[in-house]
Amino acid sequence: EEPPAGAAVPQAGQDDLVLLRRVGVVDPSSLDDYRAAGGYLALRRAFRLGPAAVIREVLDAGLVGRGGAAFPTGRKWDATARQPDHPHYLVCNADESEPGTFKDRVLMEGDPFSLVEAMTVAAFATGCRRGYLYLRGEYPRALRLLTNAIERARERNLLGEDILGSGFDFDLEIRRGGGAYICGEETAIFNSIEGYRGEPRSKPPFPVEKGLFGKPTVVNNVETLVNVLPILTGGAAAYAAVGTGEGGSTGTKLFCLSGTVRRPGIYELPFGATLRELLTLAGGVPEGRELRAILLGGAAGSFVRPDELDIPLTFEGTRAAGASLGSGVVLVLDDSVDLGGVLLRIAAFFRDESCGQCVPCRVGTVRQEEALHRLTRGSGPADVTLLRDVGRAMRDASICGLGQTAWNAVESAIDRLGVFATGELSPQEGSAS
Ligand code: L3W
Ligand code: SF4
Repeated sequence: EEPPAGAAVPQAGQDDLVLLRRVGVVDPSSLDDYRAAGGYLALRRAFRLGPAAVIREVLDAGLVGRGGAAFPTGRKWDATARQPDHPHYLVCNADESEPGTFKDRVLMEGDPFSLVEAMTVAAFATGCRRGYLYLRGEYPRALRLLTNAIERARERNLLGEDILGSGFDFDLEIRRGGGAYICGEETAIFNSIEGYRGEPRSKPPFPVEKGLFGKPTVVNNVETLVNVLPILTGGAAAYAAVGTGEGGSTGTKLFCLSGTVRRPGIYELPFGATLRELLTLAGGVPEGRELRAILLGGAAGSFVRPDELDIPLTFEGTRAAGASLGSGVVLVLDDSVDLGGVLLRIAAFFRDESCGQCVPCRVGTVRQEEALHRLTRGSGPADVTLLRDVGRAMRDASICGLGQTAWNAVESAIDRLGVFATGELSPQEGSAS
């Protein structure tokens, strides 16, 4: 028996939740339940406002992308809406594959109609008549519930032609990924949908100009899209009043707590809460253990130390601390965890998932893993120097985010946690070499 989605949300049922408010509360297969809990009010408001005013609301709300890159959503929508070339396409990036990330899964399994409604709003604002929901292949429960949600919405004229008498036509289909991490990269998704190998394209041109089938395309992450609903129902000002507003940190954020933490799961907090507050909510590390490190932002993110728990969870705050919020991964590691093993696992992951299209990443991820193997067996400073050289080449010369970030976690483990530091080699000396 599959556990209900609410089981992954320790805060389920709490009054102040925004994105998770229906998860674990409504029946995710029932359109009636969804409507009774405020569903489809946002789309009705969008139809009353018109496309340009919807984009204005999203811009004023300060919403930025929740997939890891924090690009302003309203700017992306506005740029697409203005493109003279037609048709325009909408793609929802639901290929959630960043290690430690499972927020989109919880949203899709616990509140699938919200994604269908949010995609309809996005399509209306940006002039798309067709949408693709690119779903991670390993999410069978989400597939079943989203397929049902799309069918129920079609039956009630919430998808299809002349939606609710608005004159707006829109339909969407689900495409399943085949298990490749790289197919979460937006242009690799286009190739995958078009029937080619899932390899990233060079940018620019950005998707807003030339995306799926070479046409203007909006690509948004699941969590990003779902944020559009409270923006429309409550208004941009009320939305932007939550969070810190710095660098796009308005509203709330979903955090994925995993590792050696007492109450793992998805937590929703306003931007600006600290890592300490989040960890406390999740019950901290198990009795008798000490916190060793937190991997923030996933395999492409960075490690932070126990004395850095006052970092505010905002895009600005984490950046100022030399870290990144990424997609909201908070992987907790206590003192029983073998850090060398964690680093090897991350390196193996990138080596495995590199699409092989460009040399710095294809070769660099292999060299990185080899050097880490030697270091965990006790080799010396020369391998740390080699890691830095390889890491710099990957960051500077890779085509896409995978190669550009494949060294982040290892670098932070060396520089912030001091792994591999010996008597002769302090991390600072290594960075100067
Ligand atoms: C129009 C411009 N659009 C940028 C768009 C661009 C994209 C978005 C962000 O990587 C990151 C990566 C991973 N006009 C534009 C423009 N855009 N300039 O804005 O673009 P970009 O290139 O900064 O990032 P990206 O290639 O989309 C995403 C990080 O996310 N990451 C990813 C984790 C994986 C998941 C998951 O499994 N759910 O999120 C984790 O940290 O490292 O830095 O749409 O087209 N001038
Ligand atoms: Fe492929 Fe890596 Fe190059 Fe990205 S950086 S295109 S994953 S080889």
